[in-house]
Amino acid sequence: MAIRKIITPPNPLLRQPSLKVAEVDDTIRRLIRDMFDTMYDAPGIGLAAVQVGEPLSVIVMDTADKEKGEEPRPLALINPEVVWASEQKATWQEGCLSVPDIYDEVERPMEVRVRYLDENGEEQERHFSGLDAICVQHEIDHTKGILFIDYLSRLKRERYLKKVIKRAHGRVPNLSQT
Ligand code: GNR
Ligand code: NI
Repeated sequence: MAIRKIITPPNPLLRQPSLKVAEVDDTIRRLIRDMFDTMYDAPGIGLAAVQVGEPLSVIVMDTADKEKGEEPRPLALINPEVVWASEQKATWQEGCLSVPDIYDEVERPMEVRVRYLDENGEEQERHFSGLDAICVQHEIDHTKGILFIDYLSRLKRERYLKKVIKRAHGRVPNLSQT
């Protein structure tokens, strides 16, 4: 078990686009294991590598609801890309381990098709719907330096950032770089 620290604003890494993984090797598979450990410990339903300080295009997720007795369904995606998104939108109350204790509604495409590499470096495509679609889009956003609060008004975003930074650091810096 290796639980890693999850970064929060104003860490500039959260705004940095992640690098594509050139080769899926044991280092990447180790990172994925640490990400699952960190995600299940938090607990969360998804995690992007950048959130543990590694700006690489790697995400993990598991939307199974243990309280409902569902079996775990861990999924790791390397270099994920949305190749199709439905016209139809869905609104979900989102949260983020990097923006702790803040929840708000975000509208996104209801279903998406995603191309990615699996842990063996094999190219895969998968269709996502429901919470899986919301989660995979939220994680792919992290690989582009995007946070869910970016979809809210500037007023809300700045209020939320101030809250998060104040709780973690006891003071609020200039928000222009968060
Ligand atoms: O644990 C998480 N829950 C969640 C709820 C609604 C929409 C997205 C998410 S992802 C989040 C974990 C996280 O921050 N992943 O980047
Ligand atoms: Ni997040």
